[in-house]
Amino acid sequence: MHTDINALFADLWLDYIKMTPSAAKVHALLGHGKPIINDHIALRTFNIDKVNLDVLAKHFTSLGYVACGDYKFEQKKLIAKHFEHPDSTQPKVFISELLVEEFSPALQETIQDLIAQVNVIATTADNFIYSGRHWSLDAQTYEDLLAESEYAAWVAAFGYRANHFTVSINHLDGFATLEAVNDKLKQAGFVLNGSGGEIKGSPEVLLEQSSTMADKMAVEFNDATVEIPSCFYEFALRYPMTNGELYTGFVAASADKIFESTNVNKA
Ligand code: OOG
Ligand code: NI
Repeated sequence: MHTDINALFADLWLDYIKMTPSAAKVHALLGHGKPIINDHIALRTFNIDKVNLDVLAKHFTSLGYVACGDYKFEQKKLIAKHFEHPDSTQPKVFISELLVEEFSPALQETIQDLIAQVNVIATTADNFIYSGRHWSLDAQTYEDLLAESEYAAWVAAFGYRANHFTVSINHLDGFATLEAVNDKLKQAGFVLNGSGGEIKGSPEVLLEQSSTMADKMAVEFNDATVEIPSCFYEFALRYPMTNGELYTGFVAASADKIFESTNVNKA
């Protein structure tokens, strides 16, 4: 496990921008060359003991992160938790896991086969949460997973890495609203995730979010190389609670739609 939070996020970021070439363009467009503060990152996994949410979370709790919220996504058959660091300038971490036993026997068998290929020692190594795929995979198996769960197919194809980084609009100069950010992105040709509307959430729930649709990248499977959605960029604007402090949680109804930023056929 890493012993330095900044080094960990630097490594996560380097992997992320390899998967998400448009991230650099988004930075240039919104940051005007200034540093950008990340609201949070997100990671995905399966609820199999060797690699479950807790295994990923240890890489953060060992650095002082604390579990703060639980979320359930009935339709997508997922659960998630978010983690915060006592130093509120550190990004929050949103980790989800797929409830594998709720899917078909075929999907369960496929996922068990993939996870059987993971060396348990690798799961506590410094680099585990940006180490990518630990198994071999056929293009047809990817397609079969996709038919049942976009999430399962994404984790199978990409493994362990930040699925998105999130720009904190509260810390960004020059944009008063999320709408203004979205307009700027669309003018520059980015495609936003329109599922449930471009802006998910509202001032009433203390959080507004939007995201790009994931970049497409050529992924090598055993038998073929296929262009599939990789990672995306999210934008979050938080509102103050009655005590004056910014809300730090997530909103399940919004998160449900953000997951769809890696879907194959939606724009
Ligand atoms: C996580 C989706 C939820 C948020 O900010 O609500 C999320 C994912 O796509 O893995 O990131
Ligand atoms: Ni997010």
